[in-house]
Amino acid sequence: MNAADGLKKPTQPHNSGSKSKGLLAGLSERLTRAGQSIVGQVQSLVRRRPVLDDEFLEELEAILLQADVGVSTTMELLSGLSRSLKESGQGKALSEEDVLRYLKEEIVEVLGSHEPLRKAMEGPTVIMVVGVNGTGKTTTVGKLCHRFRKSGSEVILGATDTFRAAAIDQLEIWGKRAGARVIRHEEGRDPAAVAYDTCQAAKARGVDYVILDTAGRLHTHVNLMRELEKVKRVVEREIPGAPHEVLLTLDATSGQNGLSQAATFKEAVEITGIALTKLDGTAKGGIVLAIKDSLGVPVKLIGIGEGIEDLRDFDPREFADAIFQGLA
Ligand SMILES: Nc1nc2c(ncn2[C@@H]2O[C@H](COP(=O)(O)OP(=O)(O)OP(=O)(O)O)[C@@H](O)[C@H]2O)c(=O)[nH]1
Ligand SMILES: [Mg+2]
Repeated sequence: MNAADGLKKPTQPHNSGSKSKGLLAGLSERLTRAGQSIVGQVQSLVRRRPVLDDEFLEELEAILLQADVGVSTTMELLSGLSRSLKESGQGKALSEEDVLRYLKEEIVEVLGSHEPLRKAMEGPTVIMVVGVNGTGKTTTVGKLCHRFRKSGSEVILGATDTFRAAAIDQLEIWGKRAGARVIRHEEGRDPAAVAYDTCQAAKARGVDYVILDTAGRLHTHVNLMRELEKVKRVVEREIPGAPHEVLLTLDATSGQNGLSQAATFKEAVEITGIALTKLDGTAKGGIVLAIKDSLGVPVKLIGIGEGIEDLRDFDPREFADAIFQGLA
C-alpha cells in the first residue's frame, strides 16, 4: 500500500470564512486575487483597450478560457456581453464598471437558479456520492452527514467503498465525528451487499438520510461503473424513489480534465447534482460555469476546505457576488 492509500485523517472542524463578511468571504478573497482572477484580468484589459472590437473580444475570450470557463459557455458569455455593451454604450469608450457588471449578469444567467438537494416525501432520503478517486467523496459524505445531524436528522452511512480497508476506516471516523452509524463489511466484499444492509438498517431504524460513500478506483474503470450501477439498482429496489440524489464530486482544481472523467460517471449512473470540491484551492472559479454546460447537471454543493463545516449550498448569485466582490 502506498502512502496515498493510507488513512486520510480528517482535519479539525473549522468554519472558514463564516465569521467574516458573508458566507463566501474567504472564497471571495481567493477568487478575486489580483492578477489571477477573471475580474483582475478584465479590469486590466479594459484599461489597455477600452473599445468593443474583435481584439477586445479575443482577449476576453482568452481570459475566460484560461479561467476554465469552457468553450461554449465562453462564446455564450461573449455574445451576451457584447450585445449589452452595444446597447448601452454606442461608440463610447468602455468602462471597467460596465464590462464587469454586464459580465456578472451574464454569468448569473448562465448559472441559473439555486437547486437544492432533493428530499424523499416519505421514508429515508438516499444520497449516493460518486466520483474519481481523491476528488473528495468521503469528505463530502462526512460534511453532509454533519449538516443533517446538526439540523436534528438521523443519518446512516454506508461504506460501499470496500476497495480499501483504509477507506472504510476513514468513513468510520467521519461517522463518529458527525454522530452517525456506519454500516460496513470487510475489505473486498461486494459493495452492493453493503448498500443492501445499509438500506435495511435505515428502514428498520426509520432514519431520515442514508448516505453511501463509493469507491473511486478499481482495477478497471469498466468494473467501477458496473459496481456503481449494481449499488444503484439495489438502492432502487430497496427504497422507493431512491436514490434521491446521485452526487458526483468534482475537484475544482482539476479544471477541464475533471469534466471529461465526469462524463463516464454520468453515463453509468444518472448524476443528479455536482458537489464541487476544493474550491478553496483554486483562483479559477470558471469551472463552475463550464460544468452545467458540458454535463447538463447543476452544481448543488461546494466544498471550501477540509473541515467538517466547509460545505455550502451552491448559490449562483452568492457565487457571482464572491467573484465580483464590491461590484453592485
Ligand atoms: N482543501 C480542500 N480539500 C478537500 C476538500 N474536500 C476534500 N478534500 C481533501 O481531499 C483529499 C481527498 O478526499 P477524500 O474525501 O478522501 O476523497 P475520495 O474521493 O473519498 O478519495 P478515494 O476514496 O481515494 O477515492 C483529502 O485530503 C481531503 O481532506 C475541499 O473542499 N477542500
Ligand atoms: Mg473515499
